[in-house]
Amino acid sequence: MTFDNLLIERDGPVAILTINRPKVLNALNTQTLDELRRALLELGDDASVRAIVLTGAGDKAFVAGADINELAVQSPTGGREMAMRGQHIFDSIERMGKPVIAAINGYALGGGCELAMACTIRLAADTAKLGQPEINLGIVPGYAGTQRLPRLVGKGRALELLLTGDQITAQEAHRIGLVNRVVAAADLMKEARALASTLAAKAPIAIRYILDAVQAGLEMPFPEAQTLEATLFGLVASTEDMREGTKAFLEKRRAAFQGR
Ligand code: CO8
Repeated sequence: MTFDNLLIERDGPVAILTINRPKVLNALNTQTLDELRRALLELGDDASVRAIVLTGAGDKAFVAGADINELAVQSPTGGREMAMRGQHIFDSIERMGKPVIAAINGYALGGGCELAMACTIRLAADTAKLGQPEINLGIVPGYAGTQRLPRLVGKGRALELLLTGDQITAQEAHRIGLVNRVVAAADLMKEARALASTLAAKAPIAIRYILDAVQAGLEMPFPEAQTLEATLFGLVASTEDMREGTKAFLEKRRAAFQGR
């Protein structure tokens, strides 16, 4: 895989995916989004990749949003297509069946905050700033910010952020539940890699089913979501990893999961 605007590094079962346009604070233009789409597809298909860390190049930004140079010349129909394409790519993060950890190393604004919200878990550097400043450009979020933000932080807080366009600190983002954890900027990648390694050692099929159950279940009526959970429980009970996990517990040793 070769890309102009992405870097991919492997660390055993963990892949580190870096959006690499630091001169424009890693803004997402069409090419970068398309590269992201291809990278996610390939990392999703690669069984040796068990967890992914997504971050931005440099120490200033995770992603400062969609590329405003492209937005400025957008046509109505083109804008709709562009929003839907981006939504589809971000959805693929939630559907890939592997944990994707956002390591938010600076500004996560607009499309950048939306990208982080599509990830499984968010770690933020104590220097990070998050927000949905689209309102200040006279536009609405287009990569599902109006949907993921209220689901993460509640309607009232989401509306305040969406309507003011204000940037908030990592600490405030943590207080309202927008990020899982705040760490010293210098430790961010170490912490993100450590969490990814921990998740990479878990049973991959169980990981996939938990992600599916939470993701799909949240959009279902509760009784149907419980049925989905029970069905996935039945499926996972057929795996070698389930036998290994329970046996290892009883034998007082660490389980070695194979993803079968
Ligand atoms: N797009 C393009 N270029 C950008 C972007 C961006 N989003 N953000 C920063 N840059 C560029 C700047 O223009 C500047 O370029 P140059 O050096 O050539 O002047 C360079 O990056 C460095 O930025 P600044 O000089 O502005 O750095 P500061 O430290 O002064 O400020 C900020 C940092 C506060 C992050 C500031 O750059 C900023 O406000 N950026 C824009 C943030 C923003 O509004 N993001 C939301 C964009 S809209 C969006 O994401 C909608 C998503 C859905 C789209 C749906 C499809 C239609």
